[in-house]
Amino acid sequence: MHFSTLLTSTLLLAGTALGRRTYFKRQQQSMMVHVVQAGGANGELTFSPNEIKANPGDLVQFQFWPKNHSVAQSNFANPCIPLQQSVQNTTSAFYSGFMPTTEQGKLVYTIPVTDTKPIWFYCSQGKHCQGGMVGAVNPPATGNTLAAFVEKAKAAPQNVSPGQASGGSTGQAGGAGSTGQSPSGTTNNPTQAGGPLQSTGAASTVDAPSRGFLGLALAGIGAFFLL
Ligand SMILES: *[C@@H]1O[C@H](CO)[C@@H](O)[C@H](O)[C@H]1NC(C)=O
Ligand SMILES: *[C@@H]1O[C@H](CO)[C@@H](O)[C@H](O)[C@H]1NC(C)=O
Ligand SMILES: [Cu+2]
Repeated sequence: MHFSTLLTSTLLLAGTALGRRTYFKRQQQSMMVHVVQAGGANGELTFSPNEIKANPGDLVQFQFWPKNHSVAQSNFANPCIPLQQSVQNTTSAFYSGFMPTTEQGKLVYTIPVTDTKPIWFYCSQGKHCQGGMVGAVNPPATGNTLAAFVEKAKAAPQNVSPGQASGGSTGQAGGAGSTGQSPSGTTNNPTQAGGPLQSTGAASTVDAPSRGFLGLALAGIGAFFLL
């Protein structure tokens, strides 16, 4: 109830601010939505851009191209293994689930950036991780660089989806079109505080201007929860 009251206030505030360009300008400067294309028009096995420089409070939104990519969090040491399998007791690693789509822009998955530490990620489909479909938010410029991560990924013995047993090829990778899941024990609802925000379909029909607005709306929600 407290939550919904706050949410209502936020929406009212956002509504009021609609007519106040200065408010939005300020929001835009202090918080950014970094859009990353997952895949591409010609079946590229890439995240583009694959290196994102973001500040705490920013959001990174993955927009999925056909056919069936995913984005999962890993770490530098194990590029193609879910973070929660590499590091014991990890509860906050993100995973979009598989995003089967025939049309770009329909399926998006958004993660919050909460600090300045590197966030490593990969696509868990087939051998996409080995094929170069990896990326990072705020990778170091020296040492554990994105280039080194790409090289490590190339040599990875397997590409594992969260929830899939490593070492075997029979693991279930979640149903087709499975919705994003947050492994976090405290934020089961992906739209809640700090957890990954996901919207499917919402962006399907938006044109460029309203896509901008969607970004701002997301940023507003993110700002509210991250305060
Ligand atoms: C993981 O959690 C279990 C149960 O709380 C604990 O016994 C174990 O020491 C933890 N492991 C690490 C590496 O923190
Ligand atoms: C997407 O890929 C996953 C993993 O390979 C697979 O289990 C799922 O069936 C695929 N979905 C579609 C609609 O092709
Ligand atoms: Cu992929």
